[in-house]
Amino acid sequence: MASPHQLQCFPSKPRVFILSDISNEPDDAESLVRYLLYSNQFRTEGLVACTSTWMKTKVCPQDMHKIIDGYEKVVNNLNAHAHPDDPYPAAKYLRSLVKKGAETYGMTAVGDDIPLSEGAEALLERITSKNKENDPLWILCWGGTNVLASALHKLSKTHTQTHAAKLRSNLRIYAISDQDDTGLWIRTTYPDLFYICSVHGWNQYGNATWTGISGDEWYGFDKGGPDPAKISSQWIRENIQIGPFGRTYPDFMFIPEGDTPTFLYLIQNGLGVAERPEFGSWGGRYVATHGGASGSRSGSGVNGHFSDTADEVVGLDGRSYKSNHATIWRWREAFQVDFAARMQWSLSSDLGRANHHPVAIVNGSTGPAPLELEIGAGEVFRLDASASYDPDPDDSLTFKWYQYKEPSATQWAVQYEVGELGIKALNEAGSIVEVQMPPAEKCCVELISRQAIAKGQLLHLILEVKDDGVPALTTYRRVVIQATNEKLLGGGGGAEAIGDTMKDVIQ
Ligand SMILES: [Ca+2]
Ligand SMILES: [Ca+2]
Repeated sequence: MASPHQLQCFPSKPRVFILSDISNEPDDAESLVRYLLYSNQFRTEGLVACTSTWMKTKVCPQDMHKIIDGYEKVVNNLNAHAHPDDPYPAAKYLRSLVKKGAETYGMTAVGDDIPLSEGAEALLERITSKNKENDPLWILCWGGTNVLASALHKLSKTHTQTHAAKLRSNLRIYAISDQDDTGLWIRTTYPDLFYICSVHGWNQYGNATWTGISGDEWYGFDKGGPDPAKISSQWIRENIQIGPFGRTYPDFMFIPEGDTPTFLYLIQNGLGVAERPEFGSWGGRYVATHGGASGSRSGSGVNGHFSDTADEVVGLDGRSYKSNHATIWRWREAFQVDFAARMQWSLSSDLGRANHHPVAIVNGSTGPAPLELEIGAGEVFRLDASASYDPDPDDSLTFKWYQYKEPSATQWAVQYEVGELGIKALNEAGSIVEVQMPPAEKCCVELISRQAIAKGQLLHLILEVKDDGVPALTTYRRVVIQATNEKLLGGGGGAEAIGDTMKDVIQ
C-alpha cells in the first residue's frame, strides 16, 4: 500500500478567491464540487455568490453551503489520500468564506455612494491584506464581475494612485467571458490588471476558449476532434455522481462545468505555469492582447489583458484541428480521469482502493515548476526521468515526451517559426531521452530580419508520466529550454535583402 509521505505534495499553494453566479444554472455547482476535490493544493480565501446577466437580482450562497455540507462528509477520506503536509481545508473554514455579492446587476453595484456588498468587503480585505510572501491573489470569475469592480473602485477611492496600482499588480484574474457590463469597465479603467478573458460578441460563448472544456456538441465547434465520451451524462453518473459528495454534483443543463477552466489553469500537475498564460495548461492557453514581449505582467504599465489563441491538435478522428477550444479539449481525457480518481478518494480512506498520481522527476528535479535549461542551438542533451515513481506499489509507469510548439511562437503560423526538437529514447521504458536542439537558423534568428541573436526561442518539451492504475493518472513535467547562440551563427537572407531583390528586378 502507498505510504502517504510518497504522495504528490505542494510546497506552495496559489491564493484563490472565487466569484460565482451559482444556481443561475447547475454548472457553477458542478465546478465547485470539482474545485473542492483540489482544495488541498490551493489557499482558498473567498467564496462569493454573485449575479450575472443570467441571474440579475439574486445570489445563492446557500447552494455553496449545500456542497460544503457534502464535502464535510468525505473530507476525512480525502485527507487519507493527501500528503500529510497538504491536508484538505476543514468544512468549517470553507463555510466562513461564503459571502453574498450585491444582489443587483453589473454596474448598478459600483459607485461612490453605493455601499460594498459583504462579498466585495471580503475581497477588498484580501486585496489589501499584507501577505508576507507577496503571493498574487487569483480571482476566478465564474459569473458577473461586479464584486470585483466595486472592490477595485473602492480601492482607488481609499488609496493613493500609486498604492492602489501596487495592490492591483498583485491580482491575477481569470474570467469566464464577460457576464455583465463590469468586465469591460474593469479592463478599460484598470488596463494594467492581469486579466485572462476571452473576448467576443455578447453571449457568443461558442467563440470562447473556455467552452473547450465540454461545449463542442452544444456549440457545434471542432466536430470529430474532441472525444465526447467522458463528458456524457452517463460517464458523469457512473464516475462523478457517486457517494455522499458526488451526489451534490447536479445534472447539467447546457454544458457541464463551463467555469472549471479557471482553476484547471492553476492545478499543480507540472503542465501549466500560472504567471505565463501563453504556456498553456489544462485551463487553456491565452496570449497578451497588446504587442510586445509575451508574458506581460500586471502593474508593468502595459495592458495586462490575455485573450484567445490556438493550438493545433490531432483529434479523435485523426484529423488536425487548430482552434482556441483545442487548447483545453486536448487535455480532456487527463483532466476528466483525474476528477474521477479524486471522487474515488472521497469514498474510502483505504489507500489501496484508489489510484494516486505518479511523481515525475527529471534530471533529479521534481515539483510542479518547469525545469529551465539553457542549451546552445544544434547541441544535443539528455533528460533522465528514470527516478520518477508511483506511490502505488503495483503501478508501472509509461513515459511520453513531446514538443509543445505553440508557446514558442510569436504568431499564428507556428509551423514556419518554431524549430523542431529531435527526441530519441535511450532506454526501453523511454524514461531517458536524447534531445537535439534545432540549428541556429531555426531557433536563434530574428523572425523577419533573419539576423542572428544570442538568445533565441524558448522551446517547450512536455513529459507525461502515466501510471496504469484505475483510472490511469498523468503527471507532467515541462522542460523550458532557452536556445542560445553565443557565436551568432545562422543569420542572413531576411527582410533587409528584400530591397536588393527589388532593385534587381527594376534593373
Ligand atoms: Ca457561472
Ligand atoms: Ca498510481
